[in-house]
Amino acid sequence: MTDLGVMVAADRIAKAIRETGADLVGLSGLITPSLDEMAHTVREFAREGITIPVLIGGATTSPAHTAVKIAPATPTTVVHVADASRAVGVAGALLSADLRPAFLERNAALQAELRRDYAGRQSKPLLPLAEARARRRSFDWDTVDLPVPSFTGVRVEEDVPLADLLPYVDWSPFFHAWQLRGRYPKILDDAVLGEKARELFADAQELLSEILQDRLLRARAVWGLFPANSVGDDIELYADAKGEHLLSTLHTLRQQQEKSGDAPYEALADFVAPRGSGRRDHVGLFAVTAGHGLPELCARFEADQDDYRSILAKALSDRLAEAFAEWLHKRARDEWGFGLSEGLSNDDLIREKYRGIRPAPGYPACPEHTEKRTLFSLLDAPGRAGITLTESCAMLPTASVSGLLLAHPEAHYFAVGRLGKDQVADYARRKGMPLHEAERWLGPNLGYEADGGAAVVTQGPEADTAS
Ligand code: B12
Repeated sequence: MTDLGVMVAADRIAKAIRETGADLVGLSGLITPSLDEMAHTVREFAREGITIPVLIGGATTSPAHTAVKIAPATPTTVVHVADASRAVGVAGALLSADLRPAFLERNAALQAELRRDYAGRQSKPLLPLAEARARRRSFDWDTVDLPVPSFTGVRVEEDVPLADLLPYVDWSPFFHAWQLRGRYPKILDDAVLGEKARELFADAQELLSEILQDRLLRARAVWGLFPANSVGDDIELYADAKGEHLLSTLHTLRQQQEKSGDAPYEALADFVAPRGSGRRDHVGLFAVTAGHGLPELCARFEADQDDYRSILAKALSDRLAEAFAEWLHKRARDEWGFGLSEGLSNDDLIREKYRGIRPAPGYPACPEHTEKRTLFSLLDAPGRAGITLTESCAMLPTASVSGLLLAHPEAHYFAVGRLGKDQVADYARRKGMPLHEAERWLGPNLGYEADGGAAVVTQGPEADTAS
């Protein structure tokens, strides 16, 4: 097997296929921009006459997206594999003269059905943007508690001791990364998974102690709290309490999928006091990483052919990054004041039983990844925390999280879902982005077929938060 690494261009993959005489090729995608790249990659394969089967996997992919957007881009077989442990079986079937015909037939039939389902979903009604806006969640802004934080502006957290982050670690997703489904700590006593989970956890703790002791990973963050108001579906951030100097504008998206009864059509901007209310609100931004030092650590393990510990190290730095975001959110709530009296247990913190939310660009409430560019330039995340953004808005180091902090007592997560062309055009105008570009970034949310065919699909309603 040849591993070409991450963010590899289509022509390099094609070259490697020819050079190695590969029988199969696999593509993996974590965040939305990779979906587009996958369709482009298989189109390139077709153009270059590459006919080997393509396996698709990764957190952001789905059987539906594969059927609707990737498979039609090439005459060759494309198979979505939900779980890497199934890859061996799938590869076996594809390479076996006996099993292959029936496998291909089942795959084609499944994809045809998924394309029909998709067409059905796309035809479900969307509310016109103006009507969705009129039916937003409304608050009596004269009485909503809008606490004033103890500071405004940008703060840097340099080299936070990793031990401080440990109480905030949510271990359950760590086990999920090994396909051990269950909640920590119960999973350790599970009749079926317990033994494997205990073994994995012990190895993780051993490596974690080494990381802590020798400071092998470093946690750095930059964050800020800013005077703010909503203006329509946008959030304006100001340099001053009077709101005279505009620093930046964040753009949010509103639900348009028809709902029953009088359920509101949500947008994150609704949780920030409107400029017209005459009251100043505050919004936070953050970028955290626990990934500095990881490439060196992984290189050390890989030099020893120790892939297991390399994967373990990556999973630990992901957990620490998420814990860092939780730690920082607690700091922000304390600076806002209302955090000081919340008295929550670690478990309550992990279950997010506090006031306010921490939506991150790419999550279902704010699915458009380029908002990270606004965040990064306002915070100077590259200069102050060593976190950079790739062209496709992935963050480096990979174990990084960035997002918004909203303090409204009723703020909650939701999924924006499918969007009408009226909103996408309005959003593109507000962002100063060409429509086709907005359609590309919003691919999984398009409720219509874009001219360039940008609409892509995910598996249905996504989870509210990361894990
Ligand atoms: C862990 C995690 C993180 C970690 C680590 C990410 C990393 N190192 O790459 C941290 C906390 C750092 C993180 C950050 C972010 N995340 Co995140 N994260 C997740 C989470 C919870 C699990 C992903 C994961 O690693 N799973 C474990 C692995 C093993 O599973 P997997 O990738 O699905 O792969 C399995 C199969 O798909 C298959 N497979 C995978 N590839 C392939 C390839 C082939 C060929 C085959 C056959 C099979 C196969 O096998 C694997 C094992 O079975 C998912 C939600 C979820 N439950 O999936 C969100 C998720 C991927 N994150 C998401 C987002 C948006 C982000 C951020 C952009 C948020 C932000 N603004 O900060 C950042 C981006 C980070 C970056 N560097 O750019 C979104 C992506 C949505 C989207 N459409 O874009 C998700 C889906 C959450 C959500 N519900 O919205 N994240």
